[in-house]
Amino acid sequence: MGLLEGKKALIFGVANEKSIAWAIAEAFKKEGAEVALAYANEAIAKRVIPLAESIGATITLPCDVRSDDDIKAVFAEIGKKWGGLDILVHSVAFANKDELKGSFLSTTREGFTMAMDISAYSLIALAKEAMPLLTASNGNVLALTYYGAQKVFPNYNVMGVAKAALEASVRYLAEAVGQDGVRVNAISAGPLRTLAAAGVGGFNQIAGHVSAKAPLRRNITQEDVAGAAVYLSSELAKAVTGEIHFVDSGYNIIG
Ligand code: N5H
Repeated sequence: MGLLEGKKALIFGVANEKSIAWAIAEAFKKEGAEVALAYANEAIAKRVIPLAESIGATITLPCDVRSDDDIKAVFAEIGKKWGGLDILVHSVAFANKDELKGSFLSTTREGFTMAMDISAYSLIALAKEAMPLLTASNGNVLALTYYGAQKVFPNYNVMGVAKAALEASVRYLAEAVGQDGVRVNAISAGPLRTLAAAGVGGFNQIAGHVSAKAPLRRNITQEDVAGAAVYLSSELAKAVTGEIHFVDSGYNIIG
């Protein structure tokens, strides 16, 4: 028996086979869950739909998380097809490339608003629409974050502020939905070479520092994150909520 046998999981944020969300989808499937994927746009659909088919995920839905209408349509469809939902995964973030270099002082109002909307507010918007489906099964919500929410890293800039808002939202949401039996947590993953990380400066230096200084003296893999995602989404974690759980080779404990 898998740890997620019979559970239904909706995952936002698969962009390609290197996505953290994809490793989570594969691990969930392996543990017996049924998986649906929501994708951001048609360019991404071309990669996501074949991936979904490869794990027998029959539900793939378009969703621009900036659109309340898109979000409503996704959960209406999930309600119709599944009648409930056990797991919601939020692995979505965006900031304009210009904001991810140079001085944080150059952050623009538009860039700040966009990063906050897509990377932080969207968790609240998704959770709100998912709640009627999640409550029936004591479901759980899982978000992805990065240590740049808590400490300053070069180039992370406005994304650090957006992740700080996301982490605080995890705590406030956990309080808001706990009385309905729903849990909300986040995984703070170490640096991973995903499509989101491609083309932004400073990644190699940070990854090099982690492999030199982290207690485990190595970088993490997508599968390391997926393992923690399985645990947090399973009955094993039924008393765990409002947590930011580091999967980072222990890097965050080093001063
Ligand atoms: C300190 C670092 C290195 C600097 C990296 C910053 C990464 C920020 C993440 C955001 C999500 C990247 C982003 O929005 C890039 C876009 O401007 C352009 N890319 C895209 O549009 C692609 C095609 C799509 C798939 O991307 C998105 N986001 O939709 C942090 C690293 C050590 C760790 C890291 C990489 C953290 C993280 O939050 O991802």
